[in-house]
Amino acid sequence: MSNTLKRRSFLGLSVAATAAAALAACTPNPSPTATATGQPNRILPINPIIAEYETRRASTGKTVAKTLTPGPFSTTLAGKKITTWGYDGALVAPTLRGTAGDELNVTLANTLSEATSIHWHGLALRNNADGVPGLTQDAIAAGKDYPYSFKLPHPGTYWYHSHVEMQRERALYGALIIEDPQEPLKYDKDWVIVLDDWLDGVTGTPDEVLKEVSQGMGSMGGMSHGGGNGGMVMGHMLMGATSDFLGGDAGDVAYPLHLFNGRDPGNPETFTAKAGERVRLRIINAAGDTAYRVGAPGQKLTLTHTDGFPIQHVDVDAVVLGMGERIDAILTVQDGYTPVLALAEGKAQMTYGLVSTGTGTVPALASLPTTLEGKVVDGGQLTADPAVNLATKTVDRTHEVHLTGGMAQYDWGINAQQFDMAKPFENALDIKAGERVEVKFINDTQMWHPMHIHGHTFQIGTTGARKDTVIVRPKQTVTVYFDADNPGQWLFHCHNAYHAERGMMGVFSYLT
Ligand SMILES: [Cu+2]
Repeated sequence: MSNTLKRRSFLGLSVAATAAAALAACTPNPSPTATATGQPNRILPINPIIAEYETRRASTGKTVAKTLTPGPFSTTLAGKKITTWGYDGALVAPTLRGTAGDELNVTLANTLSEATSIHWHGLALRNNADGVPGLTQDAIAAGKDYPYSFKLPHPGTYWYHSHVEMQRERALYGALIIEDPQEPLKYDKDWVIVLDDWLDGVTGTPDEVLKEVSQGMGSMGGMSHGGGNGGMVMGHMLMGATSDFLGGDAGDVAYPLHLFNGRDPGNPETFTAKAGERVRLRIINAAGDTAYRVGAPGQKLTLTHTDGFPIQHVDVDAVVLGMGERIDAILTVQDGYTPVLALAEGKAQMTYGLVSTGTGTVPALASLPTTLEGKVVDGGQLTADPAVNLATKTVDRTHEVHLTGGMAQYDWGINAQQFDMAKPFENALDIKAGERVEVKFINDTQMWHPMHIHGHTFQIGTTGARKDTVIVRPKQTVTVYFDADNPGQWLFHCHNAYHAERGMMGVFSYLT
């Protein structure tokens, strides 16, 4: 209960509302159906339409079954023993793999001391499996099991993570790879790279950081923004970290470490391959507050997919991923050791892995390049494979989504409202099944935001990539389109964990 109270008080509720929240927290998990009392015109997760749509999804008749056990565990990072929370007792959760059309049956066995959930990031899945407590399901209480069961709708690189408060900022995330039964891409090996900014157990906990940043910079006054690219650190706050690529302020939080498949740069992952082999890298940015610039110095990456969907292939020197984004790229292996760098954009830090053909000498960390320049793009700048373009259709409904708030009060919001999960429909954006929806993400803030929509893959403009998470730079507008073809109640939010928790969230709400 204390966590609930703490979080809700961060949202700046009135005393009366906080008292009401305290009462609610003392009763068993408020059900999404109870939350929705007085919402008769909304297609709720329990609506039979949700099950009917599931029967329309393609099926292989096969089932992938797995139990995931979130819980506390201890491990060592950069020589320091830490205790954190993860799935199945490891920093790297199991990679789930299935084929499009398979049924995924995951039993979540909650051994945490608090409630949790799993969100299947990027999937256009049935609404009642989306894993958003208070909106699509009850939170799964400590000690309880919960069955997730749904069809895997599209091939591609996805991931899963807790959708409760700051839990994702521990190690409660993993990769979800959906194979294409008719995979057109030719490659010899398939490797998953999960990137994360890490502080839990090293410099504090994510909850402590949230509490600190939530006090805002308003009271500090006269803060200088010097200190070079890495910025200036005060407590857990990072000030003055800048990235031209991201349009200014790169991030809010100072991290001691960045992880590449759960490993710190002192203990890098080493992949093995033969020279000349084509490797499909599936890169996932699971971080809370860090974009990564990824590349192999002196080599090109051929980008093939973003957020699971194919793009027109393009050769680049590096690719930037915001939090929540995925990129698939082909790397042709060269003889010797090849470092794959993930530079923390604007933060003057990095992590990396190595590709080895079994020859040559291991490069020392200090000898690695610290920049990746040349042709550098992000997923929002790519062009869709025409096969996945949305059909030509007139827009039925437009929603303007102003990204609002700032560092002074740390009052990140949507259309100047800080989202309150206790009242999810308060500022809901209504849509109806069958509509072509236009969403204008208008960034009124001084900072970039990776904006994520649940349950749909939108298209950027009319020829841009199909994506579920897109970087929106300061003072810029990114216009995206999606077909309202998956009824239910769907969260959308900034995938900066701290911005989201402070209220940069909203709901796309299907009406009956
Ligand atoms: Cu944000």
